[in-house]
Amino acid sequence: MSSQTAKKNTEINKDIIDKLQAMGDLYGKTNDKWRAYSYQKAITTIRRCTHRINSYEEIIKLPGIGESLAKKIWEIIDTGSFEKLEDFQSSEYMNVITLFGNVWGCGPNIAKQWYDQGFRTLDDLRTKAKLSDNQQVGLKYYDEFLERMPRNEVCEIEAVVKEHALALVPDLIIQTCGSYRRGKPTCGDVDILITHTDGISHEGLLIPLIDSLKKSGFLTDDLVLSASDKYEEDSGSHVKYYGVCLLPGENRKHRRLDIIIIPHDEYACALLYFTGSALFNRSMRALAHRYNMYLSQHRLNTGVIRKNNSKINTGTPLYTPTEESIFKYLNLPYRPPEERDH
Ligand code: DCP
Ligand code: MG
Ligand code: MN
Repeated sequence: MSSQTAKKNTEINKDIIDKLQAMGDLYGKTNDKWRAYSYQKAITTIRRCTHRINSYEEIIKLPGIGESLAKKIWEIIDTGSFEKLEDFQSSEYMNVITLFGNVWGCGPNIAKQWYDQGFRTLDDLRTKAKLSDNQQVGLKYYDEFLERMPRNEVCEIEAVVKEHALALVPDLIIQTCGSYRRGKPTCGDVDILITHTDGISHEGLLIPLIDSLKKSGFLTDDLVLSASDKYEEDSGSHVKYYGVCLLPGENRKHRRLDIIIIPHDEYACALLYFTGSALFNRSMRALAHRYNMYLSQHRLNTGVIRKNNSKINTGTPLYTPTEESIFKYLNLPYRPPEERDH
């Protein structure tokens, strides 16, 4: 998780990392979580190398890289190609799984099921598959959702949300997170976090906000509306909306919009979570785990007691007024959003 050096090292072994990433992504798409994870771990290790890797002996000594993966890495270095990846990339199965996996709302298992049912094209899905509401929306905007938008368009979308939200409740804190906050040149969607310093005024805001945005024609489709995050044991009053928006004017594209509304005492943890990246979040959570803490999108708890990986004591929440404070509890030097890709 080092920052400055990580940037340079990524360049030195970039060809290796890119190929491993491509392979890991493909394993992720087939839901081969174990392999996807070992590739991700190998990438992290290689990113830490301060020089060009140039022997098999050196690779096999790297922590967490076993013989089979080491051989593949050596193949990349020695021959400049990676046969298994090329086979994978050209296989019908992988291409169909990738095609289906890009439907919003379709995970690896559904993609596999569709493949097993004999579907091969998006048209097959449209005409023959049993689609959930989300998958229908995902299919309708298949091409549009695959396209990333420039930063200035994120600003335009943010401005619309701000206008409607502030008309309902003045003085809200409205912060665009995700890849936008990490400074990426293009964004896959717009991730907006909303809260209020008084700790109360954010309550009950989501539904009127969605209504207002719908009346103006800005929101075109809904994906997820949830008053509490069921997947978190300590959900609090988190509310979220995932949907589709369209800016007014000619030649506009449908864009994905995610809004999360949170109580102010959860602001820093939510900001950290929603800024990501997902990979970075995973390492932060793993680090917290090592300190017997628990980091979620709501809070950072200390004194957590775990047995066989399940919590028998959930611990007590720490005071986290800023992102900096979270880094500090985890004994990490602060990293600005631009340095949180990994
Ligand atoms: N997030 C996470 N784990 C996930 C999904 C998301 O921790 N499985 C967090 C980190 C992400 C943030 O939520 O940065 C926003 O999710 P997005 O899917 O919008 O991802 P990004 O904004 O980072 O990238 P993109 O430009 O593709 O939207
Ligand atoms: Mg995003
Ligand atoms: Mn998002």
